[in-house]
Amino acid sequence: MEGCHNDGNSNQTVVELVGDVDDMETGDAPDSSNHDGVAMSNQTGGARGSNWTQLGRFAGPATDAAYQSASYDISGYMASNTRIRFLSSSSLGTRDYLYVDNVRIVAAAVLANDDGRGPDYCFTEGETEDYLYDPTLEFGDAPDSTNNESHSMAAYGGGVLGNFPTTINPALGGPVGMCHILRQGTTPFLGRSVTAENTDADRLADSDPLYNILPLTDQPNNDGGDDAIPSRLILPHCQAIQVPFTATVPVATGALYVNVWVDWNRDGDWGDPGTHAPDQVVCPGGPLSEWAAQNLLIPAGTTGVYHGVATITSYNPTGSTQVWMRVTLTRQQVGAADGPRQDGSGPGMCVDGGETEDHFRDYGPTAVKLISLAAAAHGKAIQVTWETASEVDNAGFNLYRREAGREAYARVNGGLIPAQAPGQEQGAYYAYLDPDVTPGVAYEYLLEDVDLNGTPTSHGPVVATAPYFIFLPLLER
Ligand SMILES: [Ca+2]
Ligand SMILES: [Ca+2]
Ligand SMILES: [Ca+2]
Ligand SMILES: [Ca+2]
Repeated sequence: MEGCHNDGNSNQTVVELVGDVDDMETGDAPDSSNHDGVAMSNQTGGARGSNWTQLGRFAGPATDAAYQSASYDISGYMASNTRIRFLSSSSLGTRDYLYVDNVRIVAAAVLANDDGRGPDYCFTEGETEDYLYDPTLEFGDAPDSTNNESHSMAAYGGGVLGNFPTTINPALGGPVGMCHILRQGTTPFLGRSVTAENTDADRLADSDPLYNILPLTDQPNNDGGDDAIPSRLILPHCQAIQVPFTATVPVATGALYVNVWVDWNRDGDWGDPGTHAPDQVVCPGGPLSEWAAQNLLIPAGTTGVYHGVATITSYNPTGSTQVWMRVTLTRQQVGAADGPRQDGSGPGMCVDGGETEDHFRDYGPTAVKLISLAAAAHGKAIQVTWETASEVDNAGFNLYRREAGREAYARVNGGLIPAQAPGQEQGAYYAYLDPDVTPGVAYEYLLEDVDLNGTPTSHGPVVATAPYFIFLPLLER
């Protein structure tokens, strides 16, 4: 939108509306720096006639700090030639300024497409005349090969592409991602933090500040606000697990819903029904859905930090240590008010409030089965030894040391101590000599295995005391 500087006559800025529009909102605007009126009106009628309807008037206080916001239901004015104009009062002074910012036209109705996904649009209008950088949208950050760069992204190793619904550009032909509108101080979100994006998951700078996905360098998972679920979960095969989650509700609001998707068959999407090979996701109890937890309720009126638990049946026939998960918080139930989108995709528009978190972590069993870990004096040094029974997905080890009873551990080795049996169901024996010890001092050692995802797992500690050496004088006769 334009910023209007009044020259003594009334100014206007017009927004063209094309398509199906149900609701119009302005964010932190308009603000008039004087007590003059600003009219927002819309025009319908043939040939863009003079048939304007005033939706509201604003009278801003004489301070630039007091922005105003307003929301209007304009569904009654839907027409192919509907326009919205912002009209300043002719009584604005010659030194008064008017800024209109963060205007959103939101379509509330979802029309079915062939695939049942609904129309694919989600847009913001305006935002240029505010001098603050102010992104207010929220997206997922799972790899999406239908991105604005037309660049394939990997979901896992072995050439499995990511086809998760993350970006929202309908022209790309892929599934449309979740998109949330954030409102400072009132938006409920997952975990303890949420970060804002701008325009799309792979477009324009975020507040993080990395784009959520960087297709050209194949870097997904850049959203800094993904903090709703534990950093590590064990995912067994065909067993129920409990996934604790948190959400923050700054001010009391209506019912909220948490949904969880897991790419059980590790094929780069969350849409598998679990009935057809090769997309089979079947346990003895029957087929599973990748829509793993459905519409968990956070009751209306909840405020503060909410703690919930999602009980889901885990599927992991190969003992994979990699999986992509999506967790969403929305005001609407998935599959009801928003239409069918059971694969984690968005309803085709940006929804008010909530958050989408995409998590890629090592959820498998620890990469290393450790048989023994010991530390003992060895000459002038201390030798730490350990033996493994298997090292599936193990990259290597780090060794940490501290003087017994002291606070902080420090790493002993330089580079990672490489795995001797990487990716194999067999073990190896290791010995690490630590010569940099003070005689008589007891040291505690922690061993850390690091898997191929970079996930560390600690073992120990074990303790050894550096030996004293007694030098006997050699007498010459
Ligand atoms: Ca996000
Ligand atoms: Ca979060
Ligand atoms: Ca974010
Ligand atoms: Ca899948």
